[in-house]
This record gives sequence, C-alpha cells and structure tokens, in this order.
Amino acid sequence: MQIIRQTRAAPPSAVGSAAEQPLSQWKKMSPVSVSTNRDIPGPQEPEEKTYHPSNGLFTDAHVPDFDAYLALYKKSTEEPEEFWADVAQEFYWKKPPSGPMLQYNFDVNKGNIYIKFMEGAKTNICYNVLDRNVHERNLGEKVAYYWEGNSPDHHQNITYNQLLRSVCRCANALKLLGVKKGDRVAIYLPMIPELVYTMLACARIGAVHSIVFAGFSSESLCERIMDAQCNILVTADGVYRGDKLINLKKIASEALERCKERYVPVCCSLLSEEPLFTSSSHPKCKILLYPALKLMTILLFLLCVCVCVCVCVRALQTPWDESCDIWWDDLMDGVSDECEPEWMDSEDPLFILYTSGSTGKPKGVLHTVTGYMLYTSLTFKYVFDYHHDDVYWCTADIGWITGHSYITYGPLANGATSVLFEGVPVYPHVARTHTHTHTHTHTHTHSCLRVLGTVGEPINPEAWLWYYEVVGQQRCLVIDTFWQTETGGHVLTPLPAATPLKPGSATCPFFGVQPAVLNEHGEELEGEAEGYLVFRKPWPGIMRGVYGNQERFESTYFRKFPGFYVTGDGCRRDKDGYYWITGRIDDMLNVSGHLLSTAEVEAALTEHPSVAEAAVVSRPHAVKGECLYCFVTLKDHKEFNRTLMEELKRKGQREKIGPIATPDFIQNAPGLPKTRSGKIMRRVLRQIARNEKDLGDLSTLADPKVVEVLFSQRCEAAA
Ligand code: 6R9
Repeated sequence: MQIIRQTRAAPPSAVGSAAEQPLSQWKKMSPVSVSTNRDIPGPQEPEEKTYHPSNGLFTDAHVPDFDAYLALYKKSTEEPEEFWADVAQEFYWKKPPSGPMLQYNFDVNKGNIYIKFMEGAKTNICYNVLDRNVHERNLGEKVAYYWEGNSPDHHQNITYNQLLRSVCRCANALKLLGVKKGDRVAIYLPMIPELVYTMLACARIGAVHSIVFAGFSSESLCERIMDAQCNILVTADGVYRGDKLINLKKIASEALERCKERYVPVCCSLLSEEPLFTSSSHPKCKILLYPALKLMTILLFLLCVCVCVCVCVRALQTPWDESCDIWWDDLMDGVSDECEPEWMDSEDPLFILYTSGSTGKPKGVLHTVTGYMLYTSLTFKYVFDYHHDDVYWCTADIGWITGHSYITYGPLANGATSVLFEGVPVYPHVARTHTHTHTHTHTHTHSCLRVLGTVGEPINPEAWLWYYEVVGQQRCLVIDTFWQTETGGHVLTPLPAATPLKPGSATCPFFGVQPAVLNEHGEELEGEAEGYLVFRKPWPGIMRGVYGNQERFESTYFRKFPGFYVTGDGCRRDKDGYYWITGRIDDMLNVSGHLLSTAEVEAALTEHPSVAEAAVVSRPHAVKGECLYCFVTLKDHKEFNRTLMEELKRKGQREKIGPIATPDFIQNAPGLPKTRSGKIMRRVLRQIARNEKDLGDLSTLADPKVVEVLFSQRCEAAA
C-alpha cells in the first residue's frame, strides 16, 4: 500500500533529481551507539548508498535535517513530560491533565501490564478533529475529503463544515437508537463517507467502534461482533469492487443469524425476566425512534445485536428483517445536525480493531482516546511532513489500522485534505490512480508528488528502487514506515527532509519510541545486531489491551521478554543504527539450526533481473529440520525454466547469503496469496509447500483463485 502526499501546485524548485550520497557525508547518524554483535547469519552489508531530498523540495520541512531530528528525539526520550505537554497544547481539553503524563508497567513480574497517558484529562477526539478545525482554526470551508467512488463518475467533496454536520446527525441517530458511552458499535462498510461519519459519531458520543473490513466473511464478522458484544451493526446494501458486485447486507445478515444462533441461551434467560420481550414484541426499527420505547431498546442491546443500520448505496435487493433492520436515510431523517460531544477520560476506550496474527482467534486490539489522538496527529504531521495546502492520499482501507490512523484521525486532527477512494487501483483502467493525482492537484504530471509511503510488509530494495524511480521519478522520498495495529501509529520511520534513506530500511525510531534488539535468551544486543524487535517503554499510541482478555494481552506481547513490548517481528540494526525489518519471527526459517529471515532470502531472490516478487516458506526436511520452498513471480515475458532455477539457487542464495540458504524447491507463482491490505499470507504458502489442503478461512485474500493455481503448479518433487 502507498501513502502519497502531493501539493496542489508544486513549486518550480520541486523539480530536480534527488541526490544520492554516501552515508559518510552525514554527521552522527543514529540514536544508538555502534559496536558489532552479530551471531545470526544475515545478508551481506547493504550498499552504503543513501537517498535524501533534492534541494528545494522540503524548504519548509517541520524537521529540516537529521540534527533537528536527533534533538527532538532526545527531548522526547529524556524529557517526555515536556515533550508531550507541548504536543497536547494544540488540542482542546475540557479538563487539563493533573497528574503525570505517562504511567506504565511493562514487566509481568511486577504485576499487571498497563499503560496510562494523561490520566485525569478530559477531551473528545471527534471535537478535536472536527469542531476545533471549524470553530477555532477557521477551516470549515476547507475540503476534508475528496471522495472518489469505485466508478470515476461518482465523487463528492466534503468540507469540514459538512463533515461535522453529518457526523453530528449520525451521532444523534445512534443516541436515538439507545447507544451510549461505552457501547460497542460494529461497522461493516465499504470506503464511503458514511464509514467516516459513523466512526466519528461513535467517538463523539463515547461509543467504541469496531470496524470490520468489508471483505471479511460472515463468520469473521460474527466472531468479531460476538467478541466485542456489539449492539448495533452499521452496514451497506452492497459495494462494487472494480466490476465485481458484493452484496454486503446479505453477508451481514448471515453474520447476524450466526450471532443469534449462538446467543439464544442468553436471550432466553433475560427475556423471561422482562415481560415486554415476547418474540412478537420485538421492536420495529422505526419504532425505535420513539423515546417511550428506548428502555426496551437499551435492554435489547444488552442481549445481542438487534439493530442493523443499512446504507443504501446500490439500491440492491437485500434480505430484510423488519424486526431489526433500518435504512440509514430513514434513521437520519429529521435528526438534528448539532450534538454536544461526550467528554471522555483520557483512558476511556476509543475503538477495538481485530488483528489476526498468522494463526488463532483474532485479538481485539484496544486503543484509548488521548494517547491515540496525540500520537496519530503527530506522526501524520511529521512523517508526511504535512502542510496546509497539501492534498494527501492514503490508499489503505479504513478497515485496517492504516486507515483508522492515517485516513481518519491523523489527517483530520491536522485539518488536512485527503482523498478517500472507494475503488481499486486498476478499475476501470490501470491508470486510475494517476487520474486522482490529476483531478485533485490540477496538474497533469506527477511532479506535484513529494512523499511516497509504504507500510505492511518488508519492502525489498528492488521494489523500493522501482517505487522511487518509476513512481517518484527519482524526486520523491520513499518513506518506509514500520508499525502495527498494536502500535497505533508509525514507530520506526524516516522523516522526509531529515532522515537519509536506505532502500529497504524503516530507518530510525519516531519520537518517544525506544526500540531494542534482543537475542533468543532475552539479552539485549548493542550496536550492529539481529534479533527480536522489542520496545522498552510505551509511547502514547500503543495499544492498551486485548479487549476483554488481559491474559492474552500479557502473554502475546509481554511474557516472552519481561520488561519489553514484543512486536513479534525480527529486525537487524546496522552500523548506522538503522533498523531493517526481517519479517515475522513465526515465519523465520530454521535450516540445519541456522535461523534465516524471510526478508533476507526474498530480497536475494528479487535481485535476479527476471524476478518481480518472491515469498519463501519452510518445509519439513528429514536431515536439515527445515528446508526452503520459494515462490517466485516473474516479470512480464520472462520464462520460468531450469536455467533460471539454477541461477536463483546458485547466484541468488549460495553466493548472497551462504550455502544453507540454497532453496530446495522453487515454484513459479503467477501471483502470491495476499490480503487486501497487501500482506503475503505465508501461512497459506506453507500449507501449499506441505501439500496440506485444508486452508481455513481465505476470505481476506484479495484473489482466492491464486491458491488453486499455486496448488495445481506445486513442485513435483515436493510430493
Ligand atoms: C500497519 C500495519 C503489522 C505487521 C508488522 C510487520 C509488518 C508493517 C512494515 C512491516 C516491514 C514495514 N509490517 N510495516 N514489515 N516493513 N514497514 O501493517 O499493521 O496490519 O497490524 O501489521 O506488518 O510484520 O508486525 P498490521
């Protein structure tokens, strides 16, 4: 996925070639000291070529150079109270903080894990991202979103004034339905403005939103609704993804059926206590609007999802249950567009977002109001070097954390103008994304682009260079941001004008973030090292828990190395203190006792001129324990043959990493199984490599057909 920052009119000085300089020309590079400690085989030293902005492109940067970054970083770690108090000044507080900025325990041996930021303060994030812009910063007429539908004929400009009114209407409608502070609201919507309205409406009234990506199956939706005990589901009748029509309401109804089946015993026991609740007295949705029946509604919410609000986008024939379904337009009809925000404590929950990890039941990652607000706002401003006239586009879906943080909260907190895109990049033609750039910047070249972002997977140097040279025309900076649903915002990231870039590295920690590298025994490695990426202290945006499951929170992130937050990712820190993510630790390859990361083997494969993309997984091996099974996608018009295989085995691996990294199997992969957020599902590839046919839920895959193709083309030798 990419995040693009573009200006409406690029200054003439913006055109020119970004310079490449040896790192030695830069002063002291890193916030960490340098020494050598490397006991795991890894790739050879990366080339010492760094990239930094061309003159004139970042004359007004918030952080103008690396020294400025270092000074701010130092302040953020050595004087965190002052640092965050300065950031907090930008925001509106109903009640200012009284106690310490940050309190936490990261050590399971010392008691429960907790993180508290600005406890005692009261605010509202919706007020801060909307009302503050309209009333205090005079941005009411500024466009918040250029919404682009799936079809290029559908578009809408939404100003901050309009957004505030729509959000208030939705907030009032939710209140009429009985939703109150602390209630969970499930949102299963495509990338339409109503998605933003609903999430902000929840935030306004203190309800906790749980957005479920609209590509998930009914089972996944049901599981998430049940886990968070949501009372309301907001969905749409349907969505076009490219030329494919998806009947969302049908999936939503199936999910609710599943919920009902599982909730029956609970319903019955409560029903018997309340004479109003006979099966025939289930409220009609319209009736819910009458306050007299509000009590009944609220009690019903305690039982299960009973109201499903449906946005009519496509006028589809949808399954309709009179007892609980209501059209969005009917609900909003006549509702006031003013709504007093609910003033929330700093640590009140803001949202739950489920993240699956590679196996197991999804975890409801919980974020709270104030820390998330400050952190997403600050990272947005600095990482994209956002300025008032910029137009910004994040291509993610709001169903993922990237969309929560960098389509909704971060940009709006900065009063930014963003593109909100419903469709897919290749519909109706491959140049669709270029059209956005032209429409919203009024220029017909890419010369207005300044910052290109990437997130979600290790980007190998080959891909980085393509992005830099072809998309960014050697002028824009490629910002490789490492972070997780759990971290709330970027944690390792370059800052455009300040950080010299190395292709493939997420570079340095953001303000307040203190990474460390540990070995298997939990010993901290200094200087150049490779191992587990952990963080020693919280920053405001870190998750506060797994919803309803403190034990899982602690065991997943804190038990392995007491005193640290464990990301689950591996990393390498180079001699300049730059961090290189090497992939999920669970995906590591253990060949004859040597640990290899997926990223290093894949980067070596993609160096071959015929290879566009590669993914490597392990397969059990009688002698070596595990061996390497590689999937390679070739560039157009390249042929997969024996010579290529030999070259990949010999040059790519033996010579690059060492003989232990020689692949046992190489399979031609016309495509790789990826989620719609762009992550390679290595779990699926492992199963293909092992010829295991029971693949579980594949509904998040962008293109499930790829799996059949890969099965049919398995390496014959790997029976
Ligand atoms: C924001 C997001 C988190 C996992 C993370 C890591 C991988 C994210 C990365 C990256 C290498 C980067 N990841 N950014 N790997 N370089 N710049 O993607 O959140 O969906 O929770 O995924 O994605 O493995 O642990 P989420």
